[in-house]
Amino acid sequence: MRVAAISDIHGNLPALEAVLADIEREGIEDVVVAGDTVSGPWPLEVFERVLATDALIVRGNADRLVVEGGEGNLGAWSAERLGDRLEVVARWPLAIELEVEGLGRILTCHATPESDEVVYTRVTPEEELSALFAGVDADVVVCGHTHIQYDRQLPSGLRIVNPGSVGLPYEGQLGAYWAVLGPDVTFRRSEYDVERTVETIRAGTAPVSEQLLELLATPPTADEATAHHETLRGA
Ligand SMILES: [Mn+2]
Repeated sequence: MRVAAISDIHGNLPALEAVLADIEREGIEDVVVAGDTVSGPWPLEVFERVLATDALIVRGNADRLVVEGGEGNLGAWSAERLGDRLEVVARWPLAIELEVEGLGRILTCHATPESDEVVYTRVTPEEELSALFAGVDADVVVCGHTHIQYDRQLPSGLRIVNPGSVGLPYEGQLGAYWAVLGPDVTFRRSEYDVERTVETIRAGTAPVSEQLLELLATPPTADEATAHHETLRGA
């Protein structure tokens, strides 16, 4: 069994559709989503598409902020678009377990099983990461939140895999990033028309900031974004 791991869609429907088309092309039937699904320009459409895959879904901080009505204009607008589906978003758990042949027991969460917002990266010191995941009983943690693909292993043997971001990757190169779980971890990048997507968002009614559109159209490199995340962490 292979499982597609996707995360941080951030309401970007064209990016999600490109990924789902590739997942189907590869004959992968199971999907796990590591959070931050519905806040963005197509919250309702992305919600419906993701639910149609029967994915296992965890809730990210941006999803939580939409539920709480606290992520500024875009969060409030997304909440309004979602209507009573917000009750479903509110029930998404912080962590989900599954088993994948070749990898073992996988715990999926947005950041950690206790927090949907703690920041760590591929260069965060091992001892700090080990402390964050001390209570985790699994072989692999699949996380999201920082929008950068990586795969690292702690001294305990616990493997931390971030499949990257579907809707707002910080990878220098444009595209929609994800990963295949089983029998090993393999990273993927699906191409879609980012420029056209930005134009469509600009022409629409979603209150997406110019700053966010800039990030989508001209993303920082993974090294730049990682360095920035480490400063957020207080490193
Ligand atoms: Mn997040």
